[in-house]
Amino acid sequence: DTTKSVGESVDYKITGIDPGAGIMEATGKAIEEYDLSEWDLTTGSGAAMTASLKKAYDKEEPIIVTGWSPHWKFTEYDLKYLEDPKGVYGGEEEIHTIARNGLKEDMPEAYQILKQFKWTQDDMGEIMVAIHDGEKAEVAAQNWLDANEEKATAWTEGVEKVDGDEIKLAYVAWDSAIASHNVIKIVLADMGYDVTLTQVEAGPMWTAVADGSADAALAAWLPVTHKTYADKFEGDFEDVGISIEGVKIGLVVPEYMDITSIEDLK
Ligand code: PBE
Repeated sequence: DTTKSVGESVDYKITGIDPGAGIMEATGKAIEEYDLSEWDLTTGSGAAMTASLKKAYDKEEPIIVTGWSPHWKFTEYDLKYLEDPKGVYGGEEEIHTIARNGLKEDMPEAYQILKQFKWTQDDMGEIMVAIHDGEKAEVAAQNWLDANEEKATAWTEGVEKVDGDEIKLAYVAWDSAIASHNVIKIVLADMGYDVTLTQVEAGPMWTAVADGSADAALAAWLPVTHKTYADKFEGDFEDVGISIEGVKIGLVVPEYMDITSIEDLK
């Protein structure tokens, strides 16, 4: 219905994900900065967001979601980011690995692997697509490692094997984090670690690393997405390094929608 405004066509609703995600905070800011006070940001989960997206997309209905890349949704559907002239969502983001203070001294081998853990958006994307196509996360991760042995070799280069030392990783059920944590779990296990992955929300992920109840997490998005968490826990965690560069967050819509910018929501 072309007589409706974009807002009316989606009931002034932006489909969000879990409340602790950085993209939710950023979207709250976008609503303020672009003067979208009549708009609501709904909370849910990554899975609920992609379910809503599929439902709308299949019927060619309008929908606006909080989105990020890498993500399989861009492989599955024709989507676009809305331009963000005010830069609320930042520009190129990076995925950082964070560790508890003292990990370097206590588990130098694991620390070294985490430090050497670097891959590309395409690498991560391959695992995400495989999982989305129905593969179990651990199987998709193992298949990817089998096909990309040189990556794991680089991540473990110069590292001695250990004998069953326990290591705990905290992650959030974002498709991107499911992919990375399942890969590193196998790599660490192959190096002799007894690895526990614990699924938590974003706030608890940062808290767990800061209070030492988790040894590390691979899903810290910076400089913008998790800035609030990074500032809050400054000094209580170590930024081990960047695993993927050039990632992105923002508002995402199907290509068939006739808008290009967040300003068009006004
Ligand atoms: N994400 C995926 C997260 C970081 C990774 C963009 C949904 C967030 O917004 O916090």
